[in-house]
Amino acid sequence: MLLKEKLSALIPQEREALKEIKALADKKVDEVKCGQVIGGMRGCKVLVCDTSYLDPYEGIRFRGYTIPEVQKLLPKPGENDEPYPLGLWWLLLTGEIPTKEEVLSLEEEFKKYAYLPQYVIDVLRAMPADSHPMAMFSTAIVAMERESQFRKRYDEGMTKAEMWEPMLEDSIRLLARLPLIAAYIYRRKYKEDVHIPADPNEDWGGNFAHMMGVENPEYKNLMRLYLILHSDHESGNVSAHTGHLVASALSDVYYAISAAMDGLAGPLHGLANQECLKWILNLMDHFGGRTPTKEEIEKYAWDTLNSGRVIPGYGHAVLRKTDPRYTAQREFALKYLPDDPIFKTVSNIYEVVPEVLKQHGKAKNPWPNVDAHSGVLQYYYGVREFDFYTVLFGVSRALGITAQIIWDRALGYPIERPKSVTRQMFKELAENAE
Ligand code: AMX
Repeated sequence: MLLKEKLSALIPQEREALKEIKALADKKVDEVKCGQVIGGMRGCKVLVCDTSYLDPYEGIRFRGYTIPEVQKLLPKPGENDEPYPLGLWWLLLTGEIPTKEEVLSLEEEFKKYAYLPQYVIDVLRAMPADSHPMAMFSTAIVAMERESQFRKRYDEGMTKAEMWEPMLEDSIRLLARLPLIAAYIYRRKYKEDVHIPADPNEDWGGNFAHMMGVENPEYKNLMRLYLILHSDHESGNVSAHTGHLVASALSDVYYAISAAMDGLAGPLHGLANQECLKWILNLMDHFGGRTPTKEEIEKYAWDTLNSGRVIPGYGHAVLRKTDPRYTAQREFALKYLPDDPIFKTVSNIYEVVPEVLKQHGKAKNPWPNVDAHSGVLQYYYGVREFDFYTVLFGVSRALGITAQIIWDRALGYPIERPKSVTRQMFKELAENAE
């Protein structure tokens, strides 16, 4: 496999590079304030992640490349298409923009495992129909743990240096199936349990759109874009951090990604995309289904805040500017659905809500994040079941987390185990500090 060859060549040199950092073990690299610990470790530099970096003002860079650069440079199925999401996975893993041939080799490798075993279908069907799609998604993933090559090799006594190899194999097998699982959940829950087989001629991203049942080339492109945009956001966000933490115990990819999905399912994280479109449609409903004026949006936003709720899709723990993932989706909308009334509402919200949040004075970042825009695009192409939206996010996020934890094993990072103290001890520490 081309990707495995590439990684085999890269890993020894990256292990050597890590030794230089290990030699600096006693150097102080950060100062942690009381408020940071109590405030959810915000801003503490305690993780190392090479796949992407999130600058508060510039937004995400995947291995140094901005979103527009990735859109321009990664190989594409057709001239006017969005890039192959698996090209992004290659980039996250290797740091290099792949050739089209390299991406197609990965597509072929994925196709070997792109089938849904009957036992996974049985597990999904055994769950009550009102189970949340994220609970179904996470359950299906962990159910496949029995197939883990990592666990098998661990039981056979593999060495630490070999661990990245089955991690890579498990990741490919899992990622290959995620669109099938997601589409199965979608069609079982919302499309009368009628399923659409994979199309062997489609790429991983386009196939997902096809199996969802949206046969529109624009939607296939949107899916590719979506899968790229949501993939990686360094390693401190809840889903990526959870994946890293679980994998640090040498739990395999199935456990790690299932747990990561459980974190993604929270309304302050990935579930915000479902909450966001709900908020927008409720806003429009409130005004008789029309596009509300900016004054009306302002009042509605204040009502939300005054009732003690957050405005979904706005704010971020790290970002301090408009999320470039929002901008990329806005550009897609301007190209394909400029006159859509919901998109117009999304645009008007963008003009109003940041000012409202600034006046409200609480949110450190009044600007929109990725979730403020993703729902309207799905809705436009007919995927209107909001509670499914986080599953779409999950398929994409699994690209980033698997890339991160393959490297965790390649570099032999240890089990994560920070220290906790009692609240009383912590208070005394803070009182006695400078
Ligand atoms: N609406 C109302 N209040 C907000 C707000 C928003 N959109 N964003 C932040 N605030 C509030 C916080 O709730 C907090 O209030 P508190 O002091 O009463 O607890 C205060 O502002 C300070 O918060 P912060 O430091 O600016 O944000 P954070 O790092 O603690 O949290 C986030 C970040 C994203 C959870 C928060 O901005 C939020 O709840 N946003 C809405 C939900 C959302 O869009 N989540 C998706 C994020 C992206 C993703 O992971 N998919």
